[in-house]
Amino acid sequence: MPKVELHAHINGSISEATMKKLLKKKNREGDKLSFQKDQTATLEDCFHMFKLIHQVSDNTEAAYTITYDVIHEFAAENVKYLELRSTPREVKATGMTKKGYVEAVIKAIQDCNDIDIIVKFILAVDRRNGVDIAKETVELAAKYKTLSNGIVIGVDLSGDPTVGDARDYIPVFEQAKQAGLKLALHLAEVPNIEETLAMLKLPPNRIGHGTCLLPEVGGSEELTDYVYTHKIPLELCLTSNVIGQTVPNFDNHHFLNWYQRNHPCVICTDDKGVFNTTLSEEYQIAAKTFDLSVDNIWKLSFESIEYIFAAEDIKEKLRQKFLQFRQL
Ligand code: 6MZ
Repeated sequence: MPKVELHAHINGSISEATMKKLLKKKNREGDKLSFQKDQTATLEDCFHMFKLIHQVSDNTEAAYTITYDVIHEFAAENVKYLELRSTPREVKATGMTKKGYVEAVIKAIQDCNDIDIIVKFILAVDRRNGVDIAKETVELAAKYKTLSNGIVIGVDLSGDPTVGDARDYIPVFEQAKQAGLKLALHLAEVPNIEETLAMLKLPPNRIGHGTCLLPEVGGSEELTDYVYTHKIPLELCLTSNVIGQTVPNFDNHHFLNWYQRNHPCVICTDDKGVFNTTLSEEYQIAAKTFDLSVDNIWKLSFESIEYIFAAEDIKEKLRQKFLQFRQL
């Protein structure tokens, strides 16, 4: 089935094959930098894993290879439109600058224009890094939005949700909006009613996870009503949430509540490398867990096109492509 993927962190999406190549270059062939499918961890473990991954993806050559490979892997499972996100990083020891990092990712995206997938890039603001760095990231995103001819399309807020206060970043995201960038914000990944409510007022164009919006899981009626009435799409990552234990198991995933309200829900992978999954598997898990029919799954995938950040002409092309497949 053709699909769109809207929530994929580049360094969390590294496949085993690519990781092998990177580890070989670092003479660390024995290392394992992903979780098993049936493993559970804590969010802290997940963020520790990203730290280890960043040690092997510490140069622009690696950034290029990872991005190029990740795009080919998504294309191979029939993803037709992909929004990748990543935190611009500088590493003095290897000479990688944030600008160099962003350019390596853009170059890899451009070099994939011979395969059947449209790729956009969202620059990530890591909430652990403070407002000055966030401002720098938004300025980079605004600059490269023009320079990349529209490949850079938005900014995200991510990073360990237990660190810092997202409200500090509101002026920076206002600035991003004024620059014509879309906002995809990780919100309520852990319970935090006040912070989430303030961020919702921006408002974000999409919400990452939204795990703790509902009153029964640490959110509130007000948060739920706001998201529901403003129809803010949710990017939902089943395996990631269960391995990271922000959701106890698939049966209790918040997907069902939002899906039953007919709210915009987009199935995503989050970190297909770290959590050892694929977008196809995520759809299968949703189908099996929530007893969804082939038609239900098709509709979920087709309607996700509405929530992409690219313009209407791209949406229309995708709709035509998806419908052609449906008629086969
Ligand atoms: C919040 C996450 C995340 O940016 O180096 N990231 N942030 N919640 C999550 N749920 C599990 N998964 C990944 O990719 C790795 C970075 O993405 C963010 C974290 O900031 C992590 O360091 P990039 O490509």
